[in-house]
Amino acid sequence: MRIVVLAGGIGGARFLRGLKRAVPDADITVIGNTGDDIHLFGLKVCPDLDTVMYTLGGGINEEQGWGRTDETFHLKEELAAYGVGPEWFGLGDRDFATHIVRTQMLGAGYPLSAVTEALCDRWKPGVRLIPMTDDRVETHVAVTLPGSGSAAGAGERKAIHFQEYWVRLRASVPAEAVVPVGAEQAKPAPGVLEAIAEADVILFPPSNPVVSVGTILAVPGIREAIADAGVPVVGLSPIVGDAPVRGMADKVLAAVGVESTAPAVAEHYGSGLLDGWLVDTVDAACVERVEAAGIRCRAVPLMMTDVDAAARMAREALALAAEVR
Ligand code: GDP
Ligand code: FO1
Ligand code: CA
Repeated sequence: MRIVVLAGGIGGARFLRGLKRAVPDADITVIGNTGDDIHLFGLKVCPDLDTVMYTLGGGINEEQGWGRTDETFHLKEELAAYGVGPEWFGLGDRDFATHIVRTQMLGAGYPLSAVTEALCDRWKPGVRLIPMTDDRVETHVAVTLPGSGSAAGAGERKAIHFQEYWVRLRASVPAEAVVPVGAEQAKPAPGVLEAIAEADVILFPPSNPVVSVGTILAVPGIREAIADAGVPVVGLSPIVGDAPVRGMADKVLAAVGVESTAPAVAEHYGSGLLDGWLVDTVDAACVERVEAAGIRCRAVPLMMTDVDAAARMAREALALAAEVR
């Protein structure tokens, strides 16, 4: 079975670990979000690609959900001693090596998709991981900066990088708009449209619907290819009990005018894209509302407390796909 998964970071990676356990023989292609990518210290950092690669390859910091296990921060401390920041982004020593190799290869002329394949030669994630695009896309968030009237920048409306919104500001101010800068001009990376066209089933894991799956769908051609693939498309809700399990999905959903509920996210994707939607058992009352929108819906446990729980979710998603076929 050929499965295509559109993945962000933690939610996508943990689901994929379960999917691999549920269907060990499946041929899984992951289309990864690169809107979170950021250039720091002259290096290209791809948080969501790395989260998938490290999680599936056994190098992830499990508690944090991002970054490397057994990490140290000497380089960051040395840079800070020179007054070189940003200090708010936690790049560890082991993680730095990935960004150095990536940046070196990009500088030598390899596209990000080829670089990602080379990095995966080490980590062996057991899936084919392809960035959504080889072109530069950066998610920016429009905010009104907090602070008192006299503080520098206070009250000013500006667009900041998604990482600054999430990691530096901890999403503490409303997201007024979310813009995947460069997406309109971006082309799907080699292999993306082919994988979608050849898929038997397409899954949206419980990834962020705006800044992860939404950014991937913003690359021209990807949404259309999924809608036209003629195979079941099934998603799992990242919203449980009207709140994200973790992260800032509620803030970025508000920015696109969508309430932070499991059925609202299904309606946001719409029946033109989604055939099936899984909600958590605590949201069972919304199943009828989702089905009224033309999307087959089931309520099952959706908390990825361990790999077995994620595997059960993956089996439920594939069972729903078989039903809507
Ligand atoms: P990120 O890039 O690291 O933010 O990761 P993703 O975009 O892939 O996933 C983020 C989403 O995963 C958040 O909106 C969370 O609510 C969701 N999430 C995290 N853990 C769980 C879980 O155990 N169950 C469900 N249903 N959603 C989860
Ligand atoms: N997330 C944080 O909350 N704080 C950090 O300092 C941080 C550093 C970081 C470094 C490398 C990396 O691959 C991921 C990192 N993340 C960090 C996660 C990052 O914000 C991701 O973009 C998440 O996917 C959020 O969507
Ligand atoms: Ca992310």
